Amino acid sequence: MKGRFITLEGIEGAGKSTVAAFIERTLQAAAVEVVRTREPGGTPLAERVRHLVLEPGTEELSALSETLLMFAARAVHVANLIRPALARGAWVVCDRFTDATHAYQGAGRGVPPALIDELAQAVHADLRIDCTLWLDLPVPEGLARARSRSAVRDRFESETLAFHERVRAGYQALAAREPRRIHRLNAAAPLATVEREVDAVVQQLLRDRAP
Ligand code: Z5A
Repeated sequence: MKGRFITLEGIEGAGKSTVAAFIERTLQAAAVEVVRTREPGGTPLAERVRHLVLEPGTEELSALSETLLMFAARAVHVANLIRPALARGAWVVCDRFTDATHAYQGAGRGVPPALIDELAQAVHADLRIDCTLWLDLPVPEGLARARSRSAVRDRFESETLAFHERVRAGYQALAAREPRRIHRLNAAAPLATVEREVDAVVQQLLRDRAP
């Protein structure tokens, strides 16, 4: 894989989409090919799975079913978009990836981490994430930001405060386990401050790139 793989993580409303767009502009200014994508989704088929998993349906969706759907979408996304982009040297900026499954389905819903690790092995064992930016902020602030944008709530936005607190704690545990890959940013800071910190990380990645 010649390109670089950057992922963005955090609770809802943390500013991931905003930061993804900023990274895209920064990399384009450095003449790097960028593929900005998201999970669940990123390809036409994976976007259809996203719709299934986010829509507030009438039928119960177990934590296991939800986990399997996330990985079904991810397997398509990795095979059809991420791997080809990295192979041709593009930088992939992905709004959420497997850390989100650990945080939401693992910490949030109680799915065993070993099962998530096993599925991750099957789907993307050889894929290395170069850098993860974890946009961290208190749950009430994130939810207020997200809810101020739209009155319609998906299955995750309808979850309790306690659920989102478990998700945030899940991200904290992941960052403690992999401090070299996962950079915590204070997402409660003004956007200009967040973008300055993101820029420093991206400039370092650009300097580290092979000549
Ligand atoms: N999910 C899962 O369960 N398991 C998995 O494996 C994966 C996903 C991959 C997908 O939602 C859902 O799928 C997600 C977890 C689950 N659900 N939740 N929660 P998504 O990723 O599409 O949606 P989201 O996480 O809810 O994203 P979001 O609400 O679109 O938030 P965001 O992208 O992090 O934030 P934003 O849109 O960039 O910013 C939100 C608002 O805040 C916006 O008005 C900005 O202008 C503003 N903003 C951004 N930064 C700042 C700062 N620094 N200060 C002030 N205001 C700011």
